[in-house]
Amino acid sequence: MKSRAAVAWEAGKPLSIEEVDVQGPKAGEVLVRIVATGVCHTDAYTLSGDDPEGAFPVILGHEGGGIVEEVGEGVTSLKPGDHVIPLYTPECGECKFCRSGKTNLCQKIRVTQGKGVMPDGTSRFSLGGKPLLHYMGTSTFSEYTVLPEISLAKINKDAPLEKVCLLGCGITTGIGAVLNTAKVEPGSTVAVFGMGGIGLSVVQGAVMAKASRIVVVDTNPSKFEMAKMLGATDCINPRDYPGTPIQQVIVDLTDGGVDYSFECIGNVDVMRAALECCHKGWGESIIIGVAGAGQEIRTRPFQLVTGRVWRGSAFGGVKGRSQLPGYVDRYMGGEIKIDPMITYTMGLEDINRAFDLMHEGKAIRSVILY
Ligand code: NAD
Ligand code: AHE
Ligand code: ZN
Ligand code: ZN
Repeated sequence: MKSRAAVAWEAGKPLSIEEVDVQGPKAGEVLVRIVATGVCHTDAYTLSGDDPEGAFPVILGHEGGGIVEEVGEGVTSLKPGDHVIPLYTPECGECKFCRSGKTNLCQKIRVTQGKGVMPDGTSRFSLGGKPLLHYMGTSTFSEYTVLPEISLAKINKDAPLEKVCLLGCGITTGIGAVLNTAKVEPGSTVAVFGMGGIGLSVVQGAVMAKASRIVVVDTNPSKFEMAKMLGATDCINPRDYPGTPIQQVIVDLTDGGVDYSFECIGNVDVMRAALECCHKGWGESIIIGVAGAGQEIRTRPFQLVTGRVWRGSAFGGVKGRSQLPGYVDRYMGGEIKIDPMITYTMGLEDINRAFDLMHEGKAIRSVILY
């Protein structure tokens, strides 16, 4: 079939709207009509050429909501008409990682997913007979996309897909990092670096966890109004403290450092600051931001010897098939806020504007409506 899609032909170039060919689902696969998709910084990161796994031409997008159109042979858990959120972190339930009970990082199809192909090693997308790659197993910048059954969470049909699509990455990642990865306790102090869709969702998670103080850091002060609205107690622009490392500013502000910090930018220098603003003896820092190829983190080992802990979180530690439907229900029940995070909605033809607005710091999230 034909599908409208935004194709990334090469790194660093705008996406190009094309009518691509989409092959039907093979065994264990599902064809989904994407109704809406968010644009996450990770899409921009891969498009920039900084992603060591980035390969082109590719159909990006991983923050979608859609409706099952057709299922392949052997698919039993989904049927046409089901509402779904694509999962870049699948849940097979049977691999070593799924069975461990210690991680959400299912590895059943990770190798082929990272190469931009379906589990059988081929692509369902092509244009003029030439294959186009899948991205993160989701490719939500195509109106029709094919995914493995294990990469789809079935959700409540009453949930508006143009809102809950953001649970496909940003909002779940931020809230989950607080509740599942850090396991922030009531009364804790928290610092959050970067007030994009991820950092603001960490703020939301910290409020849910009943943190007593939520210090947020961003070099763009226009982000602070939304942060305060969501529950931030202190807003810091590092540019207001020339000559003083930002970790020192936070340590001074919080009587020796915070209990938990979260890096939501992808900047390895900020990752260091986020670790070093943690309290001696017990402070934990969670890396969420994705850093470019060749980048490495640094600190004095003494920081760890004296009790600080460095950790990381992918998709907020959430197991997509079994736990994401509960996040949708918590949105429907008013516990999780999504609507204020949607700064712009636009058609697929304007998707490059969504990237521009992100880079200009003017959008928390832009949602593309097909
Ligand atoms: P975004 O671009 O919307 O937000 C980033 C924010 O960081 C902006 O507000 C920007 O002003 C601020 N910032 C940039 N440099 C700064 C600095 N030096 N000091 C302070 N603030 C600074 O991005 P996003 O969509 O919220 O994504 C954030 C990061 O999280 C990205 O690296 C993305 O790839 C990553 N991410 C990771 C996961 C995961 O599962 N680990 C999931 C989603 C996104
Ligand atoms: N491809 C990059 C890594 C990118 C990365 O870390 N992705 C996160 C999700 S970001 C969503 O916006 C993730 O889930 N990582 C776990 C995984 O298995 O990819 C690289 O450095 O190669
Ligand atoms: Zn993302
Ligand atoms: Zn698995």
